[in-house]
Order: sequence, then C-alpha cells, then structure tokens
Amino acid sequence: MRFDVITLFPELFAPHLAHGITRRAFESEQVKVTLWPLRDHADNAYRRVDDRPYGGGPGMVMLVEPLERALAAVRAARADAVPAPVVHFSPTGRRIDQATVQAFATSPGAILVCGRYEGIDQRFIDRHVDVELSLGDFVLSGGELPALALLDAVARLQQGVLGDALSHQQDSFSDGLLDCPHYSRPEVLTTADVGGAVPRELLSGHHAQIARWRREQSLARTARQRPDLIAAARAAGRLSAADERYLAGLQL
Ligand code: 9WO
Repeated sequence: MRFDVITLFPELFAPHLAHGITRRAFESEQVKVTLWPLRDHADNAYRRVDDRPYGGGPGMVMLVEPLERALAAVRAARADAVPAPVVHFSPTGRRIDQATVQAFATSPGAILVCGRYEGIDQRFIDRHVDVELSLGDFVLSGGELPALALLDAVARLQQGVLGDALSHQQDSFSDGLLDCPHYSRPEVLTTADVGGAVPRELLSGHHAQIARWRREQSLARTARQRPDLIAAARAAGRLSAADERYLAGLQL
C-alpha cells in the first residue's frame, strides 16, 4: 500500500522509517511512504503556509491554498493507484484502534495531512478530508506523531516484520484482550524481595498449562483494567466456557 504524507516537518519521519523492526516493511515498500513537504507548495517569496486567524486570537492557521496544491500533487502522483482516503489527525476525530490499523494494513493506503500551529483552515477539511482520526483526548503540537503512530502500527502487521506469523495473533488486542505479562532470564531476581521469581507455570514446560496461564493473566488484566473489552469479547462470542468459569471466580 501507499501512504502520502503532507507535512511541514518531513525530517521528523526519516529516522522512524529507517530503524527498528518496521524498517523492513518500509524499505521493501510493502508500506511505501512518500513525504510531501508543504513548504514546496507555498505561494510567495516568503514561502508562507500560514496566516493569522479571522476573528483574532492566538497562533496561526494553515492556509488552504498551499494544502490544495500539495494535495493536487499527491493526487497526480497517485493517479494510477486505487483511490485512498484523505486523513487528518485531530483529537476531535474517531479513536484509532487495532481494527482501524488492520483495515489500513489491508487497504490501498491513505493521504495523511499533518496539521501544525492552531490548525488547518476548516474549508480544507470540509472540502478534502474523508476521515479525522485521534490517538486520544489530548493535544499535541502537530499531526506528525499520530501519522507516525499509524504508519508504525500498519508496518508491523506486514509479512515478515514480526519474528513469526503467530506473534500477530498473540498481540494484545488481536483477540480483544490485553496482553499477558512476559518474563525472561534470570529466573530469580535476588535483588528484589517482592516479585523476584518468574511465575512457576512458565517454567513447567507444559504447553497447555502455559497457554492456560497466559490466557488467565490476559483475562484478569482485562477484567480489572478494561472491563469494556471483556463485555465486547463476550458479545462477540470470543470467551470460552473455561474463560467464563475463570472470570466468575476472579476477585476484581
Ligand atoms: C487540536 C484540537 C484541540 C482541541 C480540540 C480539537 C482540536 N483539533 C486540533 C487540531 O486539529 N489541531 C491540528 C493538528 C493543528 C495543531 C496540532 N494538531 C494536533 C493533532 N494536535 N493534537 C493532535 C492530535 C491528533 C490525534 N490524536 C491526538 C492529538
């Protein structure tokens, strides 16, 4: 799939696309990212991309016209590709969840518009933006970090990015529950008088017992921290009779 990113700060993207386990997805172009520096589409000698807000008030507003020129350039470059939505990142948007990420990961991609300053002139949003997406109820200084968060989440779902194909299915959220805790060496932390030992179920070598223990840890964590996800899993028929017995005996 192809992602085109319109941004005033293209340099924020390069390090994230070149490092870590997602690098393979970006370099192989399984996830092709093209950056479109908005400055390249500014109109006058001052390379202006923002101006003062009508009605007064603090800060600056991103101008419609440079954004429309950048978008036209993206659309021309995507002319042969399947049409893709224009995405704007804002706290007023719909919350991104793993289902959103899965949908993008199996789509033709998107055109990501990253706002800065006080925001984008509403007329650009009204005319061109198909979907507004949010990471949550907090304010950032720009849309670049949400764009990177989406790209990272999409890239790690690509073939060959995770160690083995099964790690996807073991992800937190892939089955709608929170992840179980993880442990590695040493088997005992002698420096700690509390929680120094690895849970004995993980040392048993008994695969079914380990799987059951992990499932129960996920259920307990989810029931305590995100009861809404338990309700959703139940409604979707994703809880077994054994799951329900375990939950019924849980002290919340
Ligand atoms: C900021 C804002 C604050 C309160 C209510 C609505 C809001 N919309 C925006 C907005 O669209 N701002 C633009 C993008 C310009 C300023 C920086 N931007 C931004 C995006 N700040 N925070 C986000 C964001 C996006 C997704 N998830 C969390 C925060």
